[in-house]
Amino acid sequence: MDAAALETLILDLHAIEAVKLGSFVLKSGITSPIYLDLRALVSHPRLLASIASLLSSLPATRPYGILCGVPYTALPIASVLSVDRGLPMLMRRKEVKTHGTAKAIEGSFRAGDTVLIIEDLVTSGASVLETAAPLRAEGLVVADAFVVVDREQGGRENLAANGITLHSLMTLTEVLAVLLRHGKVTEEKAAEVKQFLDANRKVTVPGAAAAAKPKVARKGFPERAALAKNPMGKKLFEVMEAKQSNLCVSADVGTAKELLELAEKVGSEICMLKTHVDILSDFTPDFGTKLRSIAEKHNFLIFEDRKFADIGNTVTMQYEGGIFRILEWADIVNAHVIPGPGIVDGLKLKGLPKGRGLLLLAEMSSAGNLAQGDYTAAAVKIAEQHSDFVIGFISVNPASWSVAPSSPAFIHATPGVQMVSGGDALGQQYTTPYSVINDRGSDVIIVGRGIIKASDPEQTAREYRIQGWQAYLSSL
Ligand code: 5BU
Repeated sequence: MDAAALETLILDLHAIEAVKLGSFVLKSGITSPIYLDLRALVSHPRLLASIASLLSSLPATRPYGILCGVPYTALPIASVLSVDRGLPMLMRRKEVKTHGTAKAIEGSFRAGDTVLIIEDLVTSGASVLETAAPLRAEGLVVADAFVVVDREQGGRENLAANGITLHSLMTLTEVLAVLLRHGKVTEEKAAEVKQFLDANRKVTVPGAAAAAKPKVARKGFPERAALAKNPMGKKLFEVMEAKQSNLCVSADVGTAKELLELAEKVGSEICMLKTHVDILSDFTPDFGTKLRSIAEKHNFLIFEDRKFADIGNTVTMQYEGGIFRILEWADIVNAHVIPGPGIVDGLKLKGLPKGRGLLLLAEMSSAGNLAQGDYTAAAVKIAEQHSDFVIGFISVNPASWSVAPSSPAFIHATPGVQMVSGGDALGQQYTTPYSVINDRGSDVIIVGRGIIKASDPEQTAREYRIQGWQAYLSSL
């Protein structure tokens, strides 16, 4: 790296107030004596060009053919680099359009292409990870990230833990040294910044975008396993811990053949496979046996998303009988609470002797649904009265509930999860894994189309598992 060019760049950044000294509350919630804001760069094309040219001289661990800037500040930097080097770009959407082609990545690529991520500033590395995830989900390879400034607060380590090598033009320490040398900062202030840096070396929020401090802190899964009254609830905690996975894949495919293939593919990444048995056109009575043998092999639980909603007597027959014989093969089922507690009594009558567990629908993910407020509170009450059979809830935002379950043994599982927030054309609403676990206090992410429609479901499941698990770790 050309030291003189770097020094000039740092002084230029200070001159346009992209580097400020004072007292600032960062996105992560920490108060910092130094603040960097590279958004102003769009007004300074010469500076933008010199940053792009310096970045372009950084070495990468792997040859790359495509660039992708982290939205938004790094987009102009990536664009200039793209034009300079004649390298194509991809753009990651922060929000996926509700209607039309809901693409998370814009631009053309082929699975296996290597993408270099461009970022202005790295603190914990969370934003880079958020951009890498949907790229990897499409089968693209992400091995390196180029960044203008490394704040030296754990980003390098967090990214390395996710297989991404960080290359920076400068560190905050270097910025400070140049400013001090040129009398742009007092010795006193420089000491304060240095002290701040030393005290904040590690912002461990991998996968996090919004907060360094989780909004919901909670006990770990092993501790909660010990509190579970229902054996299946206990087992789910144990499986999650053993596989470091709080990912449930929703296997919404049209045939049993596809479902069993999918279960084999994603089996090692998941704690639970969710089924809708009534959408399988080729269902045969041996479906359950086949699925159970895959579940045993990969150590995951089977959750039939049957959403029982009738009186106790009827649900006993729906659970046990018919052609699907759900009771025989599903470890977990779920039920609406609209009929009142009798539905739980009915399901429990059949399920408890077989060691099965039940999730109650306390909330739903679809727009305008009526499961909220008092309804959600009623679900909690029913669950508490049947904690030997009810293992937890289908929840969307349990952190917001007015009445929280009294025992941490209850598990929250949340559908409506994708790498980017948004929705589908029929009312589904998506939240990111990080937000679901960390902001909203759920435990398990349920992902359907985000995985099954991806070009590489296996790799994509892995990405979701990593994101979900890191979000869980950062919420402890
Ligand atoms: P998606 O492809 O990730 O949108 O699939 C979500 C799955 O979760 C799908 O099988 C739904 O039936 C299921 N689901 C949901 O989306 N929202 C809810 O509130 C409940 C279940 Br309950």
